[in-house]
Amino acid sequence: MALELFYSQPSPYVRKVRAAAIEIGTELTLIPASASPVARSPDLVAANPLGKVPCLRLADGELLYDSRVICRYLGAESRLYPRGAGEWRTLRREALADGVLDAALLARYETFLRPEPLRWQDWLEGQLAKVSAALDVMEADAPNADAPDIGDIATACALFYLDFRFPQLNWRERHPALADFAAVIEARPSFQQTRPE
Ligand SMILES: N[C@@H](CCC(=O)N[C@@H](CS)C(=O)NCC(=O)O)C(=O)O
Repeated sequence: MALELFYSQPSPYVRKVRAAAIEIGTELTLIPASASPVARSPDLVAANPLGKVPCLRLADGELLYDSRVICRYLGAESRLYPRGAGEWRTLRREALADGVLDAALLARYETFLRPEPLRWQDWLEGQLAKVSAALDVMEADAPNADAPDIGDIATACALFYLDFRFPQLNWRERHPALADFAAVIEARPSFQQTRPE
């Protein structure tokens, strides 16, 4: 039985898992799922009580979440997870990029899901401040688009999510190294085949 991935097409965390799988030549069977904190899908909740995608069902029925666990499961023995000196740096960069996604997604929910009278501007600005500070660290982090590890893949997913949902942030303007990195990694099949629609 194949590896089955509960997924939603625009999810940047799902993109991270799919891009990682393509990078290492692992095939995933995609199972469409509807993920929303205010309209929980019973099918998805049965697989992941958090009601979030991505969630991976293994051949023996075991369920794995979240994207960090799934990527590690798929790629633990591959180039995605370097051993030795670079190991902790890679994992720290993955955590930073996932943190950008967490903040950006909360900002998205605040503006897109939350009814207008309940919105909280300071909180929204606090999330976007996290994104901004993290981008400055990513810029200095020398990402590698030619042989990407999981830190590079997560970084690219975070940057392309900002393009998709927050184009007004115009992150390329102040982050030329990230802009160069994004231009190169975007051409790889792993990113060409997982573009959000
Ligand atoms: N930490 C999780 C985050 C996953 C996540 O938040 N996914 C979003 C879609 S982009 C989701 O399922 N949201 C539904 C919800 O929050 O209930 C991961 O890395 O997989």
